[in-house]
Amino acid sequence: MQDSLLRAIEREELSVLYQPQLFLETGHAAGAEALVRWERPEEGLIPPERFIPLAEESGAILDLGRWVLESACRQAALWQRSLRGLRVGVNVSVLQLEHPGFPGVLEEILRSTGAAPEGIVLEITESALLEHERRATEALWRIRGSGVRLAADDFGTGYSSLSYLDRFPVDYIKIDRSLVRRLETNGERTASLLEALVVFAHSLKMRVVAEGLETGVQLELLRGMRCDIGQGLLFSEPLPAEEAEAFLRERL
Ligand code: G
Ligand code: G
Ligand code: MN
Ligand code: NA
Repeated sequence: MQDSLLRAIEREELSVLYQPQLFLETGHAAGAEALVRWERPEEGLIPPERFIPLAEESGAILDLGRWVLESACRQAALWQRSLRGLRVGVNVSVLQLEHPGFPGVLEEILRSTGAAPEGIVLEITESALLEHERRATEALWRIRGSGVRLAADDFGTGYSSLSYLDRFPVDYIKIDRSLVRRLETNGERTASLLEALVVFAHSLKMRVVAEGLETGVQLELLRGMRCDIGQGLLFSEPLPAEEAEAFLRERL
């Protein structure tokens, strides 16, 4: 699979879907997260959970990640003209972030696509970041300095630490869907935890995004605790760009 992963880009087997995000208070469009898909002629759709780890092992993640970033920035540049103020989130592997060339690659992509840096949010998985702290931190500060926004992805899994939020220049916290689910099953305890997290995040001028939002009960609880943004099947599954655009345009 490693070999074909490297050729997937030239064979045009990769595509990017966009999952809409809405402001919880108003229901207005906030943005979308770019999610890569790999469709192989023989096997059909291979989920990113399967091929991203392989790409990280082989180093193909650098080319793959660059391709996704460029696709998402090209799309973001279009939407910045037609759908003002929307932000596009792009998942970035910590291996990309650690690569000394990454900030330069990002700046070059922003230039060539014409995407405004303020409209791009790089999503970085929190636990990965903690493992690679020293080199990644330098890159993050440089990237943040260029105006690109940063999100701590999958927050609440692994070994989340609040001090992480103090050390990294993060603009968004994305609450992992396992925590969102526990809001209903674990009740008050999880609710208190998230409520405190939102207060803490807001005091540091960060916004909180809830992932994997599936039910109206979850929505009402999160809205009540002033969580800013939601993303999940309750609103929309990940969609091809044109469909995501139509969804967001109706909610501007
Ligand atoms: O798309 P979803 O459905 O199945 O994604 C599964 C996981 O794969 C998510 O945790 C997401 O962060 C990750 N993922 C999706 N697209 C990308 C990508 O372009 N780059 C990286 N590094 N991870 C991605
Ligand atoms: O987390 P990654 O960046 O972790 O994230 C997005 C992944 O979650 C994508 O694979 C997407 O297809 C999936 N996803 C999106 N909405 C929902 C949802 O409401 N519930 C669940 N279980 N998964 C979702
Ligand atoms: Mn993500
Ligand atoms: Na996530």
